Amino acid sequence: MFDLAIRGGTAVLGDTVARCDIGISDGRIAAIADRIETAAQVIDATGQLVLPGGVDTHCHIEEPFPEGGFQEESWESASRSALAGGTTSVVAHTPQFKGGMLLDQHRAARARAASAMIDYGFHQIIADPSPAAMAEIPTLVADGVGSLKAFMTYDALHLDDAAFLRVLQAAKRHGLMVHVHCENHDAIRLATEALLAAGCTAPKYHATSRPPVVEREATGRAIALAELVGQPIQVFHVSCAEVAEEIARAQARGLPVKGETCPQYVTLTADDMDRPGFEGAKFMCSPAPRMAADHEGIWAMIRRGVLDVVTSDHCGFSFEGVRGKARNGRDASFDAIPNGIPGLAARLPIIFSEGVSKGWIGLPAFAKLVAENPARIAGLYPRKGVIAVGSDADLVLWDASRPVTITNALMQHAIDYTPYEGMQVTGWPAATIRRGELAMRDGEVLARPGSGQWLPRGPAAG
Ligand code: DUC
Ligand code: ZN
Ligand code: ZN
Repeated sequence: MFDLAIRGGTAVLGDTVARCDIGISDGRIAAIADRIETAAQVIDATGQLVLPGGVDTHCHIEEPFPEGGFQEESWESASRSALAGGTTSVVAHTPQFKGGMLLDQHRAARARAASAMIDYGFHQIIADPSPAAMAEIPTLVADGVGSLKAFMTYDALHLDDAAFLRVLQAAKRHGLMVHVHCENHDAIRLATEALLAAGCTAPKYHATSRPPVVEREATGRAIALAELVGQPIQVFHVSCAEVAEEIARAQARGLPVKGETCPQYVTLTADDMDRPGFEGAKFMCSPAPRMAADHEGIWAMIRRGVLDVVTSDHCGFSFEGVRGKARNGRDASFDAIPNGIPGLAARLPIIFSEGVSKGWIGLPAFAKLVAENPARIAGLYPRKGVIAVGSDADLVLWDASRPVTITNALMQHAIDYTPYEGMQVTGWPAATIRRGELAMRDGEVLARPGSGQWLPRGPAAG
Protein backbone atom coordinates (compact mmCIF):
# COMPACT_ATOMS: atom_id res chain seq x y z
CA MET A 1 0.00 0.00 0.00
CA PHE A 2 1.60 3.27 -1.14
CA ASP A 3 0.77 6.75 0.09
CA LEU A 4 0.39 7.96 -3.49
CA ALA A 5 0.39 6.45 -6.96
CA ILE A 6 0.94 8.40 -10.18
CA ARG A 7 -0.88 6.32 -12.77
CA GLY A 8 -0.73 6.12 -16.53
CA GLY A 9 1.91 8.76 -17.32
CA THR A 10 4.93 8.55 -19.58
CA ALA A 11 7.95 9.01 -17.36
CA VAL A 12 11.46 10.18 -18.17
CA LEU A 13 13.65 7.66 -16.34
CA GLY A 14 17.24 8.69 -16.98
CA ASP A 15 18.00 7.71 -20.58
CA THR A 16 14.67 6.00 -21.18
CA VAL A 17 11.12 7.21 -21.60
CA ALA A 18 8.49 4.68 -20.55
CA ARG A 19 4.82 4.36 -19.73
CA CYS A 20 4.67 3.35 -16.06
CA ASP A 21 3.05 3.90 -12.69
CA ILE A 22 5.02 5.38 -9.80
CA GLY A 23 4.40 4.41 -6.18
CA ILE A 24 5.36 6.86 -3.45
CA SER A 25 5.78 6.25 0.29
CA ASP A 26 7.13 8.59 2.97
CA GLY A 27 7.96 11.23 0.38
CA ARG A 28 10.18 8.91 -1.66
CA ILE A 29 9.74 6.92 -4.84
CA ALA A 30 9.10 3.37 -3.63
CA ALA A 31 8.21 1.58 -6.88
CA ILE A 32 8.18 2.06 -10.64
CA ALA A 33 6.01 -0.58 -12.30
CA ASP A 34 3.64 -1.29 -15.18
CA ARG A 35 0.70 -1.15 -12.79
CA ILE A 36 0.37 -0.06 -9.16
CA GLU A 37 -2.99 -1.10 -7.74
CA THR A 38 -3.08 -0.01 -4.13
CA ALA A 39 -2.42 3.49 -2.89
CA ALA A 40 -4.13 5.80 -0.42
CA GLN A 41 -4.25 8.51 -3.10
CA VAL A 42 -4.10 8.21 -6.87
CA ILE A 43 -3.24 10.91 -9.40
CA ASP A 44 -4.13 10.13 -12.99
CA ALA A 45 -1.34 11.21 -15.35
CA THR A 46 -2.80 9.66 -18.50
CA GLY A 47 -1.65 11.66 -21.52
CA GLN A 48 0.96 13.52 -19.50
CA LEU A 49 4.70 13.31 -19.20
CA VAL A 50 6.14 12.65 -15.77
CA LEU A 51 9.42 14.53 -15.32
CA PRO A 52 11.79 14.86 -12.37
CA GLY A 53 11.11 18.04 -10.38
CA GLY A 54 13.22 20.90 -11.67
CA VAL A 55 16.46 21.64 -9.82
CA ASP A 56 17.53 25.28 -10.23
CA THR A 57 21.08 25.65 -8.93
CA HIS A 58 21.46 29.36 -9.68
CA CYS A 59 18.97 31.69 -8.01
CA HIS A 60 19.09 34.91 -6.02
CA ILE A 61 16.32 34.90 -3.44
CA GLU A 62 15.75 37.38 -0.60
CA GLU A 63 19.47 38.17 -0.82
CA PRO A 64 20.68 41.19 1.15
CA PHE A 65 22.41 43.99 -0.76
CA PRO A 66 25.72 45.54 0.41
CA GLU A 67 23.99 48.94 0.53
CA GLY A 68 21.23 47.51 2.77
CA GLY A 69 17.82 45.99 2.10
CA PHE A 70 16.83 42.75 0.43
CA GLN A 71 15.74 41.51 -2.94
CA GLU A 72 12.01 41.77 -3.51
CA GLU A 73 11.62 38.05 -4.17
CA SER A 74 11.02 36.45 -0.78
CA TRP A 75 11.41 32.74 -0.10
CA GLU A 76 7.64 32.43 -0.06
CA SER A 77 7.08 34.19 -3.38
CA ALA A 78 10.05 32.46 -5.00
CA SER A 79 8.72 29.09 -3.85
CA ARG A 80 5.32 29.85 -5.34
CA SER A 81 6.93 30.78 -8.63
CA ALA A 82 9.22 27.75 -8.63
CA LEU A 83 6.35 25.31 -7.96
CA ALA A 84 4.19 27.01 -10.61
CA GLY A 85 6.96 26.32 -13.12
CA GLY A 86 7.76 22.75 -12.05
CA THR A 87 10.85 23.40 -9.93
CA THR A 88 11.09 21.70 -6.54
CA SER A 89 14.68 22.41 -5.40
CA VAL A 90 16.95 25.43 -5.66
CA VAL A 91 20.42 26.50 -4.66
CA ALA A 92 20.45 30.22 -3.84
CA HIS A 93 23.28 32.52 -2.71
CA THR A 94 24.49 33.67 0.68
CA PRO A 95 26.39 36.97 0.46
CA GLN A 96 29.65 38.01 2.01
CA PHE A 97 30.40 41.70 2.15
CA LYS A 98 33.92 43.10 1.84
CA GLY A 99 35.45 43.08 5.31
CA GLY A 100 32.68 40.79 6.54
CA MET A 101 32.44 37.19 7.68
CA LEU A 102 30.51 34.16 6.43
CA LEU A 103 28.75 32.37 9.26
CA ASP A 104 26.63 35.31 10.37
CA GLN A 105 25.32 35.65 6.81
CA HIS A 106 24.81 31.92 6.45
CA ARG A 107 22.76 31.68 9.63
CA ALA A 108 20.66 34.69 8.62
CA ALA A 109 20.10 33.23 5.13
CA ARG A 110 18.96 29.92 6.60
CA ALA A 111 16.57 31.72 8.92
CA ARG A 112 15.03 33.65 6.02
CA ALA A 113 14.60 30.45 4.01
CA ALA A 114 12.55 28.85 6.81
CA SER A 115 9.40 30.03 4.99
CA ALA A 116 10.32 28.16 1.78
CA MET A 117 7.93 25.72 0.12
CA ILE A 118 10.69 24.19 -2.01
CA ASP A 119 13.85 22.41 -0.87
CA TYR A 120 16.94 24.59 -0.80
CA GLY A 121 20.67 24.91 -0.37
CA PHE A 122 23.14 27.80 -0.67
CA HIS A 123 26.28 28.75 -2.53
CA GLN A 124 28.53 30.82 -0.27
CA ILE A 125 29.70 33.95 -2.10
CA ILE A 126 33.29 34.89 -1.26
CA ALA A 127 33.84 38.61 -1.84
CA ASP A 128 36.76 38.96 0.57
CA PRO A 129 38.84 35.83 1.25
CA SER A 130 40.38 37.15 4.46
CA PRO A 131 42.03 34.52 6.69
CA ALA A 132 39.35 35.09 9.35
CA ALA A 133 36.48 34.58 6.91
CA MET A 134 38.05 31.55 5.28
CA ALA A 135 38.56 29.97 8.71
CA GLU A 136 34.76 29.71 8.91
CA ILE A 137 34.48 27.45 5.87
CA PRO A 138 34.76 24.12 7.78
CA THR A 139 31.71 25.11 9.86
CA LEU A 140 29.78 25.89 6.68
CA VAL A 141 30.79 22.56 5.17
CA ALA A 142 29.70 20.75 8.33
CA ASP A 143 26.30 22.41 7.95
CA GLY A 144 25.97 21.17 4.35
CA VAL A 145 27.18 24.03 2.17
CA GLY A 146 28.80 22.42 -0.87
CA SER A 147 30.04 25.29 -3.00
CA LEU A 148 31.67 28.70 -3.18
CA LYS A 149 30.72 31.42 -5.64
CA ALA A 150 33.28 33.84 -7.07
CA PHE A 151 32.53 36.99 -9.07
CA MET A 152 35.10 38.40 -11.47
CA THR A 153 33.09 41.61 -11.81
CA TYR A 154 30.72 43.92 -9.85
CA ASP A 155 32.26 46.61 -7.63
CA ALA A 156 31.08 45.06 -4.36
CA LEU A 157 31.94 41.48 -5.19
CA HIS A 158 34.74 41.09 -7.69
CA LEU A 159 37.93 39.25 -6.87
CA ASP A 160 41.32 40.01 -8.39
CA ASP A 161 43.39 37.04 -9.51
CA ALA A 162 45.16 36.63 -6.15
CA ALA A 163 41.87 36.61 -4.25
CA PHE A 164 40.31 34.22 -6.78
CA LEU A 165 43.28 31.88 -6.36
CA ARG A 166 42.72 31.92 -2.60
CA VAL A 167 39.10 30.91 -3.13
CA LEU A 168 40.14 28.08 -5.44
CA GLN A 169 42.73 26.86 -2.93
CA ALA A 170 40.21 26.91 -0.08
CA ALA A 171 37.67 25.02 -2.18
CA LYS A 172 40.25 22.39 -3.01
CA ARG A 173 41.17 21.99 0.67
CA HIS A 174 37.54 21.47 1.66
CA GLY A 175 36.27 19.52 -1.36
CA LEU A 176 33.87 22.23 -2.57
CA MET A 177 32.70 23.17 -6.06
CA VAL A 178 33.48 26.72 -7.27
CA HIS A 179 30.95 28.53 -9.48
CA VAL A 180 32.25 31.58 -11.31
CA HIS A 181 30.69 34.69 -12.82
CA CYS A 182 33.18 35.36 -15.61
CA GLU A 183 33.45 38.92 -16.94
CA ASN A 184 36.52 41.18 -16.96
CA HIS A 185 35.84 43.90 -14.39
CA ASP A 186 38.43 46.43 -15.58
CA ALA A 187 37.36 46.12 -19.21
CA ILE A 188 33.72 46.78 -18.26
CA ARG A 189 34.73 49.70 -16.04
CA LEU A 190 36.78 51.42 -18.74
CA ALA A 191 34.15 50.84 -21.42
CA THR A 192 31.44 52.18 -19.12
CA GLU A 193 33.44 55.33 -18.37
CA ALA A 194 34.01 55.92 -22.09
CA LEU A 195 30.34 55.34 -22.97
CA LEU A 196 29.08 57.66 -20.25
CA ALA A 197 31.60 60.36 -21.27
CA ALA A 198 30.25 60.12 -24.83
CA GLY A 199 26.68 60.53 -23.57
CA CYS A 200 25.74 56.93 -24.32
CA THR A 201 23.62 56.19 -21.27
CA ALA A 202 20.53 54.25 -22.48
CA PRO A 203 19.90 50.64 -21.35
CA LYS A 204 21.13 49.28 -24.70
CA TYR A 205 24.68 50.40 -23.86
CA HIS A 206 24.75 47.78 -21.12
CA ALA A 207 25.49 45.25 -23.88
CA THR A 208 28.06 47.54 -25.52
CA SER A 209 29.93 47.86 -22.23
CA ARG A 210 30.37 44.08 -21.84
CA PRO A 211 30.69 42.34 -25.23
CA PRO A 212 31.36 38.59 -25.56
CA VAL A 213 35.15 39.04 -25.54
CA VAL A 214 34.92 40.43 -21.99
CA GLU A 215 33.18 37.22 -20.92
CA ARG A 216 35.48 35.02 -23.00
CA GLU A 217 38.66 36.53 -21.54
CA ALA A 218 37.46 36.07 -17.97
CA THR A 219 36.29 32.52 -18.70
CA GLY A 220 39.69 31.59 -20.13
CA ARG A 221 41.44 33.16 -17.15
CA ALA A 222 39.19 31.45 -14.61
CA ILE A 223 39.85 28.11 -16.31
CA ALA A 224 43.63 28.70 -16.34
CA LEU A 225 43.71 29.64 -12.65
CA ALA A 226 41.55 26.65 -11.73
CA GLU A 227 43.91 24.41 -13.71
CA LEU A 228 46.85 25.88 -11.83
CA VAL A 229 45.26 25.01 -8.50
CA GLY A 230 43.71 21.72 -9.67
CA GLN A 231 40.19 22.75 -8.69
CA PRO A 232 36.94 21.92 -10.56
CA ILE A 233 34.82 24.91 -11.58
CA GLN A 234 31.48 25.55 -13.21
CA VAL A 235 31.23 28.67 -15.38
CA PHE A 236 27.88 30.29 -14.70
CA HIS A 237 25.50 31.76 -17.29
CA VAL A 238 27.45 31.23 -20.52
CA SER A 239 25.89 33.61 -23.05
CA CYS A 240 27.24 32.47 -26.42
CA ALA A 241 29.29 29.85 -28.27
CA GLU A 242 32.39 32.06 -28.33
CA VAL A 243 32.56 31.72 -24.55
CA ALA A 244 31.55 28.06 -24.51
CA GLU A 245 34.49 27.33 -26.85
CA GLU A 246 36.83 28.13 -23.93
CA ILE A 247 35.04 25.50 -21.86
CA ALA A 248 35.07 23.00 -24.75
CA ARG A 249 38.84 23.39 -25.10
CA ALA A 250 39.34 22.83 -21.38
CA GLN A 251 37.09 19.77 -21.43
CA ALA A 252 38.97 18.37 -24.43
CA ARG A 253 42.14 18.64 -22.34
CA GLY A 254 40.48 16.64 -19.58
CA LEU A 255 40.03 19.52 -17.14
CA PRO A 256 37.09 19.37 -14.70
CA VAL A 257 35.35 22.46 -16.13
CA LYS A 258 31.57 22.61 -16.52
CA GLY A 259 29.34 25.18 -18.20
CA GLU A 260 25.87 26.44 -17.35
CA THR A 261 23.54 28.57 -19.46
CA CYS A 262 20.10 30.13 -18.90
CA PRO A 263 16.82 30.58 -20.85
CA GLN A 264 17.61 34.25 -21.51
CA TYR A 265 20.52 33.23 -23.74
CA VAL A 266 18.26 31.26 -26.09
CA THR A 267 15.40 33.76 -26.17
CA LEU A 268 16.43 37.40 -25.51
CA THR A 269 18.75 39.60 -27.54
CA ALA A 270 20.70 42.84 -27.10
CA ASP A 271 17.99 44.49 -29.24
CA ASP A 272 15.49 43.91 -26.41
CA MET A 273 17.49 46.43 -24.38
CA ASP A 274 16.88 48.96 -27.17
CA ARG A 275 13.10 49.00 -26.71
CA PRO A 276 11.51 52.48 -26.45
CA GLY A 277 11.89 54.58 -23.33
CA PHE A 278 13.13 52.70 -20.29
CA GLU A 279 11.58 49.34 -21.36
CA GLY A 280 15.02 47.98 -22.25
CA ALA A 281 15.88 47.83 -18.53
CA LYS A 282 13.51 44.84 -18.23
CA PHE A 283 15.98 42.71 -20.19
CA MET A 284 19.18 43.83 -18.49
CA CYS A 285 21.19 41.03 -16.98
CA SER A 286 24.84 40.06 -16.96
CA PRO A 287 26.29 38.67 -19.12
CA ALA A 288 24.12 40.64 -21.53
CA PRO A 289 21.79 38.87 -23.96
CA ARG A 290 23.57 38.57 -27.32
CA MET A 291 22.31 38.33 -30.94
CA ALA A 292 19.55 36.05 -32.29
CA ALA A 293 22.17 34.02 -34.15
CA ASP A 294 23.86 33.21 -30.83
CA HIS A 295 20.83 31.22 -29.67
CA GLU A 296 21.66 28.46 -32.14
CA GLY A 297 25.24 28.50 -30.91
CA ILE A 298 24.05 27.82 -27.36
CA TRP A 299 21.86 24.92 -28.51
CA ALA A 300 24.80 23.48 -30.45
CA MET A 301 26.96 23.65 -27.32
CA ILE A 302 24.18 21.98 -25.31
CA ARG A 303 23.95 19.21 -27.89
CA ARG A 304 27.73 18.71 -27.70
CA GLY A 305 27.46 18.44 -23.91
CA VAL A 306 29.78 21.41 -23.38
CA LEU A 307 26.95 23.18 -21.56
CA ASP A 308 25.08 20.59 -19.51
CA VAL A 309 23.04 22.63 -17.05
CA VAL A 310 20.31 25.24 -17.60
CA THR A 311 19.38 27.37 -14.59
CA SER A 312 17.34 30.56 -14.33
CA ASP A 313 19.78 32.99 -12.62
CA HIS A 314 16.51 34.25 -11.16
CA CYS A 315 17.33 37.71 -9.83
CA GLY A 316 14.15 39.72 -9.89
CA PHE A 317 13.90 43.48 -9.74
CA SER A 318 10.46 44.93 -10.41
CA PHE A 319 10.23 47.60 -13.07
CA GLU A 320 8.54 50.08 -10.71
CA GLY A 321 9.17 50.84 -7.04
CA VAL A 322 12.04 51.88 -4.80
CA ARG A 323 13.85 48.55 -5.26
CA GLY A 324 13.06 48.28 -8.96
CA LYS A 325 14.89 48.85 -12.23
CA ALA A 326 13.78 52.50 -12.22
CA ARG A 327 14.93 53.14 -8.64
CA ASN A 328 17.33 55.83 -9.91
CA GLY A 329 14.77 57.34 -12.31
CA ARG A 330 13.65 56.48 -15.82
CA ASP A 331 16.55 58.41 -17.24
CA ALA A 332 19.14 56.55 -15.14
CA SER A 333 22.30 55.65 -17.04
CA PHE A 334 22.72 51.93 -17.78
CA ASP A 335 25.33 51.49 -15.05
CA ALA A 336 22.81 52.69 -12.42
CA ILE A 337 20.17 50.08 -13.30
CA PRO A 338 20.22 46.87 -11.25
CA ASN A 339 21.23 43.77 -13.22
CA GLY A 340 19.07 40.70 -13.21
CA ILE A 341 15.80 39.26 -14.50
CA PRO A 342 13.23 36.89 -13.03
CA GLY A 343 13.01 33.39 -14.55
CA LEU A 344 12.21 30.72 -11.95
CA ALA A 345 8.79 29.79 -13.35
CA ALA A 346 9.68 30.30 -17.01
CA ARG A 347 12.77 28.06 -17.05
CA LEU A 348 11.22 24.65 -17.69
CA PRO A 349 8.52 25.84 -20.11
CA ILE A 350 11.01 27.85 -22.19
CA ILE A 351 13.65 25.12 -22.36
CA PHE A 352 11.00 22.48 -23.11
CA SER A 353 9.40 24.62 -25.80
CA GLU A 354 12.57 25.96 -27.41
CA GLY A 355 14.52 22.74 -26.90
CA VAL A 356 12.20 19.73 -27.05
CA SER A 357 9.23 21.07 -29.00
CA LYS A 358 11.53 22.67 -31.60
CA GLY A 359 13.67 19.54 -31.90
CA TRP A 360 17.07 20.63 -30.49
CA ILE A 361 16.99 18.03 -27.69
CA GLY A 362 15.06 14.92 -26.66
CA LEU A 363 13.20 14.30 -23.42
CA PRO A 364 16.08 12.60 -21.54
CA ALA A 365 18.41 15.49 -22.45
CA PHE A 366 15.80 17.98 -21.24
CA ALA A 367 15.44 16.23 -17.87
CA LYS A 368 19.22 16.11 -17.50
CA LEU A 369 19.64 19.81 -18.32
CA VAL A 370 17.04 21.11 -15.88
CA ALA A 371 17.13 18.49 -13.11
CA GLU A 372 19.68 15.67 -13.12
CA ASN A 373 22.85 17.55 -14.07
CA PRO A 374 22.21 20.48 -11.72
CA ALA A 375 21.52 17.95 -8.95
CA ARG A 376 24.78 16.15 -9.74
CA ILE A 377 26.95 19.25 -9.66
CA ALA A 378 25.25 20.43 -6.46
CA GLY A 379 25.95 17.13 -4.72
CA LEU A 380 22.21 16.36 -4.50
CA TYR A 381 22.07 13.38 -6.86
CA PRO A 382 20.45 10.82 -6.62
CA ARG A 383 18.27 12.23 -3.86
CA LYS A 384 17.19 14.92 -6.32
CA GLY A 385 17.06 15.27 -10.10
CA VAL A 386 15.93 11.79 -11.13
CA ILE A 387 12.93 9.49 -11.08
CA ALA A 388 14.35 6.36 -9.43
CA VAL A 389 13.43 4.11 -6.53
CA GLY A 390 14.81 5.68 -3.34
CA SER A 391 14.91 9.24 -4.69
CA ASP A 392 12.74 12.00 -3.27
CA ALA A 393 9.34 11.96 -4.96
CA ASP A 394 9.80 15.32 -6.71
CA LEU A 395 7.81 15.08 -9.95
CA VAL A 396 6.21 17.29 -12.54
CA LEU A 397 3.19 16.19 -14.54
CA TRP A 398 3.64 17.89 -17.87
CA ASP A 399 1.19 18.71 -20.66
CA ALA A 400 3.61 18.43 -23.58
CA SER A 401 1.42 19.85 -26.31
CA ARG A 402 -0.36 22.58 -24.37
CA PRO A 403 0.09 26.00 -26.01
CA VAL A 404 0.53 28.83 -23.49
CA THR A 405 1.20 32.54 -23.85
CA ILE A 406 3.49 33.60 -21.02
CA THR A 407 2.12 36.40 -18.85
CA ASN A 408 3.44 37.88 -15.65
CA ALA A 409 0.47 36.50 -13.69
CA LEU A 410 1.44 32.95 -14.69
CA MET A 411 4.92 33.46 -13.20
CA GLN A 412 3.44 33.91 -9.67
CA HIS A 413 6.55 35.80 -8.51
CA ALA A 414 6.76 39.07 -6.56
CA ILE A 415 8.17 40.92 -9.55
CA ASP A 416 5.88 43.23 -11.54
CA TYR A 417 6.95 42.01 -14.99
CA THR A 418 8.42 39.09 -16.87
CA PRO A 419 10.90 39.57 -19.72
CA TYR A 420 9.03 36.75 -21.48
CA GLU A 421 5.62 38.50 -21.57
CA GLY A 422 3.70 37.40 -24.67
CA MET A 423 6.07 34.60 -25.58
CA GLN A 424 4.27 31.53 -27.00
CA VAL A 425 5.42 28.21 -25.60
CA THR A 426 4.32 24.63 -26.16
CA GLY A 427 4.37 22.51 -23.01
CA TRP A 428 3.36 23.49 -19.47
CA PRO A 429 3.39 21.95 -15.97
CA ALA A 430 -0.03 20.65 -14.92
CA ALA A 431 1.04 19.58 -11.41
CA THR A 432 4.13 19.64 -9.21
CA ILE A 433 4.73 17.01 -6.53
CA ARG A 434 7.34 17.77 -3.89
CA ARG A 435 8.47 14.89 -1.68
CA GLY A 436 5.22 13.06 -2.41
CA GLU A 437 2.95 16.02 -1.68
CA LEU A 438 0.81 17.67 -4.34
CA ALA A 439 2.36 21.14 -4.19
CA MET A 440 0.84 22.71 -7.31
CA ARG A 441 -2.11 21.73 -9.49
CA ASP A 442 -3.39 23.71 -12.50
CA GLY A 443 -1.44 26.76 -11.38
CA GLU A 444 -2.75 26.69 -7.81
CA VAL A 445 0.08 26.40 -5.29
CA LEU A 446 -1.04 24.10 -2.48
CA ALA A 447 2.16 23.76 -0.43
CA ARG A 448 2.41 25.30 3.01
CA PRO A 449 5.01 28.02 3.76
CA GLY A 450 7.76 26.38 5.80
CA SER A 451 7.30 22.95 4.21
CA GLY A 452 10.55 23.28 2.22
CA GLN A 453 13.62 21.51 3.58
CA TRP A 454 17.26 22.49 3.93
CA LEU A 455 19.39 20.33 1.66
CA PRO A 456 22.74 19.39 3.14
CA ARG A 457 24.95 18.76 0.13
CA GLY A 458 27.67 16.24 -0.57
CA PRO A 459 30.53 16.46 -3.06
CA ALA A 460 29.64 17.10 -6.70
CA ALA A 461 29.09 13.93 -8.72
CA GLY A 462 30.42 13.68 -12.31
N1 DUC B 1 23.86 38.72 -13.19
C1 DUC B 1 24.43 38.14 -12.14
O1 DUC B 1 25.60 37.85 -12.19
N2 DUC B 1 23.73 37.89 -11.05
C2 DUC B 1 22.41 38.21 -10.92
C3 DUC B 1 21.80 38.83 -12.04
C4 DUC B 1 22.61 39.08 -13.21
O2 DUC B 1 22.16 39.62 -14.18
ZN1 ZN C 1 26.47 36.03 -12.29
ZN1 ZN D 1 23.49 34.99 -10.59
